[in-house]
Amino acid sequence: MSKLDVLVMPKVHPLYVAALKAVHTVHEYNPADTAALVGVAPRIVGLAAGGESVVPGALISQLPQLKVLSVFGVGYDGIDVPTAIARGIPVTHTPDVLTDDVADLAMGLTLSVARNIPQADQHVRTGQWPQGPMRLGRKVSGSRMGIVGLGRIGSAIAKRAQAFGMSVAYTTRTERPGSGFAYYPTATALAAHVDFLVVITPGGQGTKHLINADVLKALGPQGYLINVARGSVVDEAALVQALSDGSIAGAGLDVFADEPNVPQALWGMPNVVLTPHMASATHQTRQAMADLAFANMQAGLSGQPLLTPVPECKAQMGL
Ligand code: A2R
Repeated sequence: MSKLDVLVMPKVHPLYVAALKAVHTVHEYNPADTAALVGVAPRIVGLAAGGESVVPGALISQLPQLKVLSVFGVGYDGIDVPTAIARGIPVTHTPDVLTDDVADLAMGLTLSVARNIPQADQHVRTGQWPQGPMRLGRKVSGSRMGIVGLGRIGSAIAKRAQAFGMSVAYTTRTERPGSGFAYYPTATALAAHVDFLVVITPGGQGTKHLINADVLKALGPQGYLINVARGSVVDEAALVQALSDGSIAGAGLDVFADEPNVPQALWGMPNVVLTPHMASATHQTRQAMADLAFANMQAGLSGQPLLTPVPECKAQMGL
């Protein structure tokens, strides 16, 4: 394939950008200087984005020769997929390759918040151990896990929870009778029956504030919330309130409503573990994501079958 012009959104992972730069002419999109795009826009055939990128329809419409939009990440809620489909432009993402890492971090956050692992580390490092023991934690093995979203990652979390002797229940819009797990039709009903509520749905309008004050109230003062999905899925103000007044026991959070800005109210809370949206951040998985995003880009540019188009494109474009 000859060298082509590819537009890269801000903050796209360097491994993906490096692969593109090795074979294409890469233009970095600057939302603060859209005039810079005018000259190159007619030549752009590929658009590279990250899982947190915002790609509005207006940008897609500015690129008359665009053939493919390849996202580095499984979530693509910031991409205007309907506009891309209307233009006949397929959107791809990177499912499966990050499933294990995200499920691992969900369990890591569960153990961390229940067993006070970050606080215990500080207890030792700051010389507090000789002064007395840590407060007791909450037993994880044998407890009840509820999973909001039993897809690829949710199922991988369920498998890990089972290995910890936990019972597993879930909610989805469509029941999965073959899963063998107890189904609840709403997040509120699920929350009332579990100790740990793990959120792992896609983001976007369909799930915005799915976890609201009512769900947190149902989870109750002994319950923990773990979010490895998107910040938008949880009503963050309601969560901060529930954590402050003891309506829930604690939370393990990898994602936030306005990243990288985490509400300061959470910083000092002892019953919260915070990580910087790093569920898929291992060398191995980020490389696999870069390889898949690049392969999708190359396939789209050369008219070959795409490896992993997003579900809407599969359904509506027959991919
Ligand atoms: O609702 P269903 O039957 O389509 O099941 C999907 C579920 N889900 C929901 N569950 C409850 N209420 C909703 N409004 C809702 N919308 C979707 O989320 C399905 O069980 C699950 C998504 O699974 P997958 O499509 O296999 O995605 P994967 O690879 O597990 O990743 C989930 C998300 C990504 O979109 C990123 O935002 C994040 O994890 O890293």
